[in-house]
Amino acid sequence: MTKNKSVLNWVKEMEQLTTPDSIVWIDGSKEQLDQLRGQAVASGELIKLNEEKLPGCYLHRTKVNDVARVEDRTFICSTVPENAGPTNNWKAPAEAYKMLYDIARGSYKGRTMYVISYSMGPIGSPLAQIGVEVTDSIYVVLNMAIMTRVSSKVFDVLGDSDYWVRGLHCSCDIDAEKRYICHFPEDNTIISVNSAYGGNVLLGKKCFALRIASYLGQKDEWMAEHMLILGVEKPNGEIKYVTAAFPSACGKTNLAMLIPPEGYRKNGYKVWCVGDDIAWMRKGADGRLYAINPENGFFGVAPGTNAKSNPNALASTQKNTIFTNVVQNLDDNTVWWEGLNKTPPANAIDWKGNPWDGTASTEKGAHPNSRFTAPAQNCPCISPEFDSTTGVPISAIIFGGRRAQTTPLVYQSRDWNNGVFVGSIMASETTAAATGAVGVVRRDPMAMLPFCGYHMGDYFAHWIKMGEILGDKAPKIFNVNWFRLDDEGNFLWPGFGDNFRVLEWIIDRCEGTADAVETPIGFVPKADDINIDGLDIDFETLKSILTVDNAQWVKESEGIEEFYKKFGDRLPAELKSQLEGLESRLG
Ligand code: GTP
Ligand code: SPV
Ligand code: MN
Repeated sequence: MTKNKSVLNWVKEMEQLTTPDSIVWIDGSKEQLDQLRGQAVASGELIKLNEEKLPGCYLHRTKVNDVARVEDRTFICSTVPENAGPTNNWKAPAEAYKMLYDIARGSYKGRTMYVISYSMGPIGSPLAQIGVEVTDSIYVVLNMAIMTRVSSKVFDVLGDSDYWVRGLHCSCDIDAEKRYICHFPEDNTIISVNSAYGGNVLLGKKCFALRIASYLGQKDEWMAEHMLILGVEKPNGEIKYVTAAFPSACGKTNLAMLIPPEGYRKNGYKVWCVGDDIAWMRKGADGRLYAINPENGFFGVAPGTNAKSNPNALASTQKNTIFTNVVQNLDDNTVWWEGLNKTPPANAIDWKGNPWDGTASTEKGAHPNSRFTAPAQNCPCISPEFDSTTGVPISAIIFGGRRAQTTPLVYQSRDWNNGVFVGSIMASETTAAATGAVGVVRRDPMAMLPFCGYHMGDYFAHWIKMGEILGDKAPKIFNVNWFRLDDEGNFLWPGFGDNFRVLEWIIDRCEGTADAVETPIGFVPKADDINIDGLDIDFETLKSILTVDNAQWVKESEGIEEFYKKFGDRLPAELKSQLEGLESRLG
């Protein structure tokens, strides 16, 4: 497949380490993938679903101990420990390599080594990057073939360069005690052992496109962010693009594929999805910030996805999709998950592989972090710019998280540096996307806490520098919160498609056509300026979720001060003065 010496040497080295029985180079062809699907069905690794109802679709169950990212077992292995920063786990590179090689040694015995060459981003785009992952898992190969651009053409672009990201994945025994997801930013290398769950093993995704890429971007004036990218088409045909960073399982896929409320649709508004999880952004020829989605598919949360909440995501999963840890309906060999509809199958198998009766069982049938892997091209609203090699120009950057209180529905930052501050103080309730407690509020700056490949203080400084580079062409920065609760624990804002009403205000603010009220934290809409026509929400409720409560924000600023202490002298002075500014405005 390639004559590239650095690739051949590294693959040889990995072969000698893992000692597979055979090696298969993945070219991404349909014939080859069909053959692997057949093999995985024969071994039970995949279950073929109803070909009429779900053509080309498969179900996979992971081991019960291997269902989400493992943040406590994820390491940044920089030479200098401080360069991993206070928010990452660190291991010395030499020690980590030794430990990982000891685990990997001989682990492919009796198995096949698959060599996957892939591009993150359209092949040949100046914003794209190349990776090679070796794995002993067909599930990983088939997922990578959906999530990335897997092709031998990648090697034509690479030529004889040694600038590519090495990824070694070894399934081993899926032993949770020996599970490690390690990153060597200085070597462009990732090693993942003893897991077979998405974010831990699809090495192009979080490991490369965020942890390694954030490090590369800092050195070369670009940004790798945990962000969706969408375009809002207005009745006059003009399209404005925005990105949004929400923590895992906090609504990126839903917002990225949103269908505007009926009144807007009638008037000619439409949303185009460019990406649902990751954005790579760089200054373009005209001085604006341009974004590409480095991925080629969606690894989306299944529970809660339905014909009302996210019809476009559901439609995306109707063919050539791999479902992981959902319910198998035995009556018609299809899939089900909590929140798909109100009629769970009575004759089914749950995510653990046990018989399950949705009408009688009190146990969940699908794991809360069960996922679908669907080709981006399946999405009915996929942007015509999806394969653009230059990317799309970004007008606004939106931060957001799950906050039952404190954070209003939407506010605009005062300027770029204030926006960096707003991103840096993001907090959100934890979700099932990572192992550990769910529903605990934690700081998750820019939704990058688990994904920043270097010192987060330096990451903040990089954001500030990007603002200087972009100058007055920098996107405007906003913050949203769809998750405000009433005293009974009900959501106060309808969310989903109705979030378009907030997007409208954001875009109008970018164009200077919407009004706002200044508060200590930034600019909040006048309640009149959020269109609630056709919504079952009263004006007083809307007002309440737009209110900035000083007492709550004084408490919040104390929490921020505490959080900022972590970064010591690597916290940019600009952010320190932003906090002081907030405190003085709060009085
Ligand atoms: P990752 O793929 O983990 O990075 O997550 P994501 O940010 O793409 O999250 P996703 O869109 O899949 O949303 C996950 C959960 O948030 C689901 O349970 C949704 O039902 C819920 N959710 C999304 N948008 C809204 C909203 O506007 N309001 C409410 N109440 N819930 C929402
Ligand atoms: C997330 O957890 O933010 C995801 C899923 O998008 S994973 O690929 O597992 O990281
Ligand atoms: Mn994500």
